[in-house]
Amino acid sequence: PAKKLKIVVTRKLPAPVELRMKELFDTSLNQDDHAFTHEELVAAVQTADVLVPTVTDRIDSKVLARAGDQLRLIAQFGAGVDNIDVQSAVQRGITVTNTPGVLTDDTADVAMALILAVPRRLHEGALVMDSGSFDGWTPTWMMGRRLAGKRLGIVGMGRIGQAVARRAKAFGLQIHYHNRKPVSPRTEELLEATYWDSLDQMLARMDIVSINCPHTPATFHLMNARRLDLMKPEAYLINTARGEVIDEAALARALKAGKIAGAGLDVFEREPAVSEDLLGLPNVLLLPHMGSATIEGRTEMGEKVIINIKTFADGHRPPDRVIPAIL
Ligand code: 8YV
Repeated sequence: PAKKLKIVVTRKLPAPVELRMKELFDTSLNQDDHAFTHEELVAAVQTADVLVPTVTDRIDSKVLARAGDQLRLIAQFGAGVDNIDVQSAVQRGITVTNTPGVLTDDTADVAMALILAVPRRLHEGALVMDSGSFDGWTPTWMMGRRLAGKRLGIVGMGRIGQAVARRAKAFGLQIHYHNRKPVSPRTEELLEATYWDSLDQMLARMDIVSINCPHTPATFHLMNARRLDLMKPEAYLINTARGEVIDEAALARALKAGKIAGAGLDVFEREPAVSEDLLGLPNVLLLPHMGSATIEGRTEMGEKVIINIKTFADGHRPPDRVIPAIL
């Protein structure tokens, strides 16, 4: 029988995924689920045929420069690949794949949950109950803002952005979006979505802004102090994409100065660190990068990784190959 591919998996994955990987490949698993250090990543790229990293592994040009000739594929467990220097990898003849599609609904659910929770102050209400300080209802207590009839501006209208739009539409929000290019007329019509070529102009008119674009050199700090300033003081900012798309320090300042009404964030610029200035603000709901954290989603992500590796090993182009030019 042909020699099995040697794969190194950098984090603990759902048990059925690890089991299948062990059946198919010569698999090295991360027993205690610690985040790989730079040295461990270097050791991995020197021995593995296939590396299976996650968002917590920085596969930069320094790591890739140490890769052995045997490394042919980096099969990311995740949709975003901003932790990988894809350009350098491809220049070295290493194929990169990701796992799009299977986490679309889960991530859009968390975005929608934040869109529902923050303007209606659900996290503040939960805190009142948890601390036992609910001492009676009054007509003007815990008033939030209504969603129906308001404008949602989606930044990045890919799979996840469109899934957020479908959900938001059902709650009566009017859908607006900014993207490098408009979606198809059919999709625009289905979502009754309005395209804004100018992000700045859109931001000034939205009641809620949801970030759903990847983190690339072009989107780093897309939401900077100047753009946060364009938003209405009554507007909310939601981010389930990547922390780096927002200047986190500028966001904390904008929130404290009342330049925007609140924020719901699942991702941060320097995870797992969170700007201290964001902590303890009543109008801010923070989550620890849970967008795709469902048993189904994480299992399907693992299955996708396996399909990408198997297809590649069989000498075909893997279904989820990442092409650097379109990043
Ligand atoms: C994961 C994600 O938490 O897929 C992504 O881009 O951010 C999440 O689904 C993580 O990235 C897995 O590597």
